[in-house]
Amino acid sequence: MTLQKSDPEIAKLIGREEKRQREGLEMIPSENYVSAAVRQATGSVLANKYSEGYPGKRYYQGNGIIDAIENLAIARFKKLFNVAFVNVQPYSGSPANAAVYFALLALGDKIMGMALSSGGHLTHGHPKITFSGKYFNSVQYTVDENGWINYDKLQEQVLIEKPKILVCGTTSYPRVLEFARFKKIADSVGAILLADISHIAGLVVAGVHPSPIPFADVVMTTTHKTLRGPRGAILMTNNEEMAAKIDRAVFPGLQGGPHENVIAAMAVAAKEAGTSEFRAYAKQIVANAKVLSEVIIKNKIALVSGGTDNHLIMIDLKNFGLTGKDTAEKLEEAGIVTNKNAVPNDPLPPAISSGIRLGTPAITTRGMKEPEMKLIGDWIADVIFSRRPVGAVKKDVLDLCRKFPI
Ligand code: DSN
Repeated sequence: MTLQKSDPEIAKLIGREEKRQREGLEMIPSENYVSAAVRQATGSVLANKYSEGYPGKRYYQGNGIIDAIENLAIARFKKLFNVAFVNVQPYSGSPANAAVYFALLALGDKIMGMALSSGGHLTHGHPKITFSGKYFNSVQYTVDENGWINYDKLQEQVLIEKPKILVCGTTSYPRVLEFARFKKIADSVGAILLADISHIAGLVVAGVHPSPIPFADVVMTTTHKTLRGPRGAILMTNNEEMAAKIDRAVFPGLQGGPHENVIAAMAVAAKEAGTSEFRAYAKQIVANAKVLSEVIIKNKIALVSGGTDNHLIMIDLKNFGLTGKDTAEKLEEAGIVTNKNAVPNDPLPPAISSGIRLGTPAITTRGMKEPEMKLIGDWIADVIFSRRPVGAVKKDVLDLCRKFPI
């Protein structure tokens, strides 16, 4: 029976969400449109199966085909990232980072990650309200007053703090991460280096951002952002001993049955990401973000760090007395979907914030290129400065979206 017949309420809501995704500019930099093949695998009969354990070592019968699927996913990611060990079972990025800490640290050990307000992530040791800040001794580093990581300052702080693990990874940092420098800094105190490349993984496999694999002890990425796969995460390392500890931390340490439907969809995404089409796509994401940032700057709107090297842009609204919350809501009314985000030295709490985070992965999947970025950059300024009625911008957005169907 179709969903439409068996549950019209949910079918209708899904239909409305599909329409929203078609008719608006999805510019949250961690979102994307997956292929029909990825969606088909995610919604497949594999969702019916329990397969606790790992290929060849399961706790349930009937897993021969599941083993073949999980092995294929592992093999594809090994090749894609050029890495020796891959665990494809983490449900998402947060449990994947948790598994790394539980595998390699003792409770109370020192974690050092980038502060959320500087562009880090909650699981990188955000104090008080997250497991990473509550059950571990967390210290945080920040970006400088211009929004850049200052590697010399980081080195000084690391020498004082001597963390057990140094996390390099970001959710709202628009610049290249220098993994070789991070490794040198981690090595200076014998710290483990964890690279969380969730945002930039698609750029890494396409060669438009340096890879952390030669440097980091462990690399984590979610699979649903620039990598354009299903919602999940993988853990990678070249260290055999760490790989064994990570496997045990993921299962049975932290998780139960893996989501093999998602793992199959990850395998599909890994195959797609190995193609020349994907490499061209990733290159275009960065080219689009660059043009978009230039147009926004031309409209006299400040960007954190003054621009971008990757897929995302951070608008700093502090000079205009506008909040991220109000601006994101107004942009959404115009069909431009972004998110409010703290900026460095933000005087406002995160739920209000003074920044807008936006990016190009999803609109690039639709086929938009530099000419469209020029339009969108001006429309964003129109909304921020109330230069045109929101309804007029929304009409332009809709016309553009219709020219680039999903
Ligand atoms: N929530 C993700 C993001 O939007 O960047 C990070 O986990």
